[in-house]
Amino acid sequence: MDNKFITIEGLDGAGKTTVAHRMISYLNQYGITKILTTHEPGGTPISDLLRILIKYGGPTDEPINNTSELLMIYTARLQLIENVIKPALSKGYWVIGDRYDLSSQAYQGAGREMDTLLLHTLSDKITNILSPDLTFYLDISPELSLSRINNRRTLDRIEKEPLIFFDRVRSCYKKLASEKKNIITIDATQSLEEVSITIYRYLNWWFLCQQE
Ligand code: T5A
Repeated sequence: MDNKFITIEGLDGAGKTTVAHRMISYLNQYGITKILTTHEPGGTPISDLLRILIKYGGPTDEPINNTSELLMIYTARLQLIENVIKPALSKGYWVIGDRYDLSSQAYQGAGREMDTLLLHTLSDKITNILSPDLTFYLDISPELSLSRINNRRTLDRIEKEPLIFFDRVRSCYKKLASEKKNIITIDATQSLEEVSITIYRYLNWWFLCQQE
């Protein structure tokens, strides 16, 4: 089977990073060992610098304009695509992306309620360069998201947004997932074992379809 680009999306604490690691062992069972994982924003030296700005702001309390945030996110993504993801795919690696373009549509588009013209222009440009073969959207409520991340660390500037922000983010994810066939919604309120089994079953089925 040709190598693929699979992405995992969802609110903070939905379990994306955990699922990405488990997915590596599923793929190994199919003899797939050339696998790269990415986690956005970040993943190249420049993207990692932008990640710090996006998550924590600069050294002073200078406010970050919403459009500036969007442009930083897309700059980080473009660096990652051109310098890491595309080269890996061309060498036959499977790539598992922990967040990708849907995050910007959900967080910046819906969460920040940004004007969609710039967002869609940037999103179309990125999708034209590289579109995921398959996306898992891990669905949890903002309340559960907050309780999972609160257990682990202090909140960053995006995670400090009010619950209504994350309600909009979640609604957008759900809407996009209902519109596109290659976005699979997973109930991520289930136990980690149940989430893993659901994804494993779906991947099995998807692999069978790819071989047909
Ligand atoms: N952002 C990002 C944008 O605004 N726009 C964009 O375009 C992009 C790309 C990134 C921030 O940037 C924003 C969104 C984010 O706010 P981050 O720190 O990288 O910040 O945040 P996340 O990508 O959300 O990563 P997290 O680590 O916070 O969440 P994950 O990866 O979804 O969750 P994970 O796997 O680390 O699990 C969290 C905890 O929950 C437990 C895990 O064991 C862990 O302790 N857990 C479960 N517990 C019970 N049942 C389950 N099913 C569980 N699944 C996980």
